[in-house]
Amino acid sequence: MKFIQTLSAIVLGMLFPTMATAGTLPVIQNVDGYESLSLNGPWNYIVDVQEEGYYDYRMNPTPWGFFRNAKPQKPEDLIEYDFDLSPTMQIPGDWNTHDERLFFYEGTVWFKKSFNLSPAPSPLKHLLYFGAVNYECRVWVNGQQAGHHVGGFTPFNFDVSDLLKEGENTVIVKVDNKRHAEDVPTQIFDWWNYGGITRDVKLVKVTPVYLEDYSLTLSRKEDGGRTKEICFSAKLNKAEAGHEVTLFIPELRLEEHLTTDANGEVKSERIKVKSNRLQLWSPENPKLYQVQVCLDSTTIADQIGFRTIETRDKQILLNGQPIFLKGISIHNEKPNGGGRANSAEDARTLLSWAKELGCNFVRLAHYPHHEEMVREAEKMGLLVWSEIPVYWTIAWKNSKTYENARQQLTDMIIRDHNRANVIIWSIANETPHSAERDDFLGRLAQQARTLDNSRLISMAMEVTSAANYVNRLNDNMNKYVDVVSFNQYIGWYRDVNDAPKMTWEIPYNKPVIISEFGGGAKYGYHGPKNQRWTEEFQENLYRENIAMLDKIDGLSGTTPWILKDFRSPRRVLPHVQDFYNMKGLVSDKGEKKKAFFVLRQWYDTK
Ligand code: GCB
Repeated sequence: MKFIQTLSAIVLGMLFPTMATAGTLPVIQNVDGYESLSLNGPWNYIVDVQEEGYYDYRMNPTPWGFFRNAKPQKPEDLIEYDFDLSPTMQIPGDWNTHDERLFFYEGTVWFKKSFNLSPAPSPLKHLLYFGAVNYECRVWVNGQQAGHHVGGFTPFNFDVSDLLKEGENTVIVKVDNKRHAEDVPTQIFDWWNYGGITRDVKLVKVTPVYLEDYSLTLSRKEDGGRTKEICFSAKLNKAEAGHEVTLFIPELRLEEHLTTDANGEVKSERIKVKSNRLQLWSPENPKLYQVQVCLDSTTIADQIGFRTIETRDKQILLNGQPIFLKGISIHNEKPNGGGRANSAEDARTLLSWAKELGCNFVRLAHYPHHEEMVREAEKMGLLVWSEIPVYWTIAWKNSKTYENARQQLTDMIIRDHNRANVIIWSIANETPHSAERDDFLGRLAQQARTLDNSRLISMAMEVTSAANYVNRLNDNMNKYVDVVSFNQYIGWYRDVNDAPKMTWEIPYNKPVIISEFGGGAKYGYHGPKNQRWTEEFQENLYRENIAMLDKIDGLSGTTPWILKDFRSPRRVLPHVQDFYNMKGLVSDKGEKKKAFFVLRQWYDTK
């Protein structure tokens, strides 16, 4: 019986080309600038513990999979699933906080969304865009395979124009968040592995030739201060010469008409602007200009700020002036019970706590956060460190792992390279030293540099302690980074009484950021300062760390660990952690712990 079913499956599989793949395209710049249909809202879902919706009983992909969205045609038909009778989940969302039974679930869940559409007439095209899906997903449109994506925190889009039809259309997504040693991140990491379609989904309408990417930056070089130069470049999805690309910045009375070359590109056009006309973006004045980029008859609107960022010896210079980065690390997690943060409102809540702390800088750890997080931070005057999840033990020798990391880095940079507030691309966190790791990270650093030479590159390193309370930074990656950053946990993973005795050896003439320090406390739990988990313990730890770190030559900023308590499966201590990492300066509900005020006071002096 099974044999016959398999045989007929192969025949039917040939008749119905369910495995045909439409195009996976480079991610589109400023997706919100395009007309689109939101596919957010309720999606039906099926939890598929053994992936029977994808594999047959010999573990071969089956053409009878759930992507067919099949319905019985005759009374005797056997179909053992039904999306329309299955529960719904709000998308964007994560299944862990949607259903208690899925709290710890790591595996496959299928999602289905049906919607009515009159597809745009040819030659217009439709891209199916996902802000992020954690971790691996396969997508079908009306039963036809549209694409496959790996990586949980970056956007991707497929050309689905040929798969859509008049009337009802159905998108089916198989999401799998199982952890693997060769993934990025790898099997172990200290945050919740929220699974699902965690960011916006939309169907974007584009012309056959569209602006795949554009970039506006302020040139670092100024001509005696009288003028400033805006560098503009653009790239079409097709290598076609002769398309007109126009840049308008009405407030600057700027209008530039340019033409694409044979590669479909407008390359680094330098446009002079009178200095006294241009207000620079800064934390004190987060000025954004309304910008329009027009290709032929399509106009894309954006809001863009202009600033320069560079280093001089041990200083970080924003708009040519030294700046101390008063930062805090943040996970992309909703306040009040957790779940993956995915709205502008979530972003504003988290970022307003950072503002109350006196911050001008946030480290968006340990992976690209949702786009609204970066955009809201930009409006609020918060500089950003943005990171990819090359975290702890990565499979350094695996070429697919490298390719995955490279793609995540590329998509992070493409998505956010027009945000004035993003000043640092971070390529890794706490990675163990080895020749293979240096090779892997070295190539990533070069990739970041090639894609965006206008920002700083860093990574969270570790210090190696030597005898006599000397902390030494000795990392071969030094030559690739503009800013040396490292995490240290004196007072938590090491005795707090060591802090006053510590000295630092950082033998590089580069600015230093302490990318993490901190310790855990349960909000409302009080006691003596040597009692673990009390607010007083954390408060004392902050006082000692601040005194210690202030002595570091070239200290240009800190991003203590962390703004808010966050969920982590590694944090199992009952009644204290209960699956939360408690190092937040505020509780999950936003209640401020004593250490919050210690850091705020220090930042007031900076
Ligand atoms: C670290 C990691 C961070 C952890 C933190 C901790 O060094 O970078 O992801 O959550 O320590 O709490 O131990």
